[in-house]
Amino acid sequence: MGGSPHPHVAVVAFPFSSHAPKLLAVARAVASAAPSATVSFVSTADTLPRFKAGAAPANLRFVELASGVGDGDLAGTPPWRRVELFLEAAEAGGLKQALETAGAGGTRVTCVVGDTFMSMAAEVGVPWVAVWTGGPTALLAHIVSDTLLQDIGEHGAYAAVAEAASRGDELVTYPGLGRYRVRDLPFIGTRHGGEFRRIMSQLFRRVAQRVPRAATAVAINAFPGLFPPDISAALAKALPNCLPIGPYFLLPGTCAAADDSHGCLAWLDGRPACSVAYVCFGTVASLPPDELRELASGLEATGAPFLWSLREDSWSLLPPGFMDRAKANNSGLLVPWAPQAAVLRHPAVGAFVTHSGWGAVLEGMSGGVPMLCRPFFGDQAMNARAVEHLWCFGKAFDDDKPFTSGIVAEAVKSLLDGEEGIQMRARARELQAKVVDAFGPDGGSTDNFRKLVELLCAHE
Ligand code: U2F
Repeated sequence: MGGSPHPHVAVVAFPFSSHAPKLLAVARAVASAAPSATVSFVSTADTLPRFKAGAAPANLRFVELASGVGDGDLAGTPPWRRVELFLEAAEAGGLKQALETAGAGGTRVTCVVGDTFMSMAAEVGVPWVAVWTGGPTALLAHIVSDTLLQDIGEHGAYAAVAEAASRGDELVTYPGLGRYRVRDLPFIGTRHGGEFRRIMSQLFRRVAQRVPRAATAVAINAFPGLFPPDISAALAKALPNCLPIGPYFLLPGTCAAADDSHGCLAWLDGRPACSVAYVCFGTVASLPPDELRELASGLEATGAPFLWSLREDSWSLLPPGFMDRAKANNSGLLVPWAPQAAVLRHPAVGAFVTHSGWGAVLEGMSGGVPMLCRPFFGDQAMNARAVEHLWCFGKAFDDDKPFTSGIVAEAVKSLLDGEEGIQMRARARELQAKVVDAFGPDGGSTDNFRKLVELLCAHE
């Protein structure tokens, strides 16, 4: 990579689940804030077309990164293997190669802003700003995972973990983790076993080794003041130059028009305020078929209108006649995709049933909507715990207590109509106001984002 007259920031995506759109939001915001810099968004060929759609800042370019899967094999390769092949290729020089491609023609890459999952960016020879898209306290847990697992006894005493988990033990001796239980940790339990578990453990091991040692800064999807002081202090201590710049989807310059091809917003228009339950479990998690049917029956039993974003491959699992009945009395809308952030800002939405992915938590909070969290894997249990116990704007179910129709109906009704719902909505709205403040002219995220752009532009 030759000499460069001006900053060239490569924003490197992890091209699975919803990680890449979150990185694209950061790339667009950096490109808008630093018009004299070149910003290259680096992702795999199969993902780039959808990111190129719509107007983009003139200085934002798109660069291909090898998928690691041989030509034509993509569709036939199981998801876990695609992740594995992709990471192997990126570790083995694929990322370096993409950065060279980005720099061909004289503008060498001066800095990498990369998804933290792409921690091989630490080895490419230019400063690396890691972008963490998940719940920030899960990153803290990954960084101390070796000590944690030894202490709670995974090695040779797995029963101790299960016991601690079932007692609900809190992690009081770990800075920043004291309000979470052993069972909330991202690497505890069997809920995502098999090949994915193996691949993700390797990935997080590398993250834990590289981030503290090699990252120039770590951008987190949070705003200053979101976490209590002990957690903020622990994040600041564990992460080099920790910059809360989020929620990423609200960064200036990010706003692409929401895809509302299924008419969700029009369907919500005209419904009474806070009357609708919105249901979505993100881009990866799926309820087991039994629980899916229980959830559907529970929603029906509340009698409240619902909007449900559910991947189409699960529609056939719904109870017989479920959608016909909802259509007949116009009480429910089932879609394969909803413009979630806009849906959650719609005044008609009064409750959010979610997997508590970190994007969902921030969007629920930014919309001022109380949440029912049903975590599945990764950071989701920690996120759910924080929603219920740190911020008190929702309820969390433990992932080993399956949904039943009765539980769902009672919980949704209490959020939409009950005293508890009123209190949680008030808390959600306080948080919503904090999010707005964070992006004001003197707001914490505005300030940190300015620092980030200065840092990126300082490297030539
Ligand atoms: C993984 O999370 P997910 O991709 O499942 O979930 P979120 O972090 O909640 O992000 C999902 C995004 O997809 C959008 C939604 C979120 O921004 O607005 N979306 C939508 O607009 N419409 C839909 O119908 C469905 C989704 C992981 F599973 C989590 O545990 C992590 O916290 C997360 C970190 O990036 O990645």
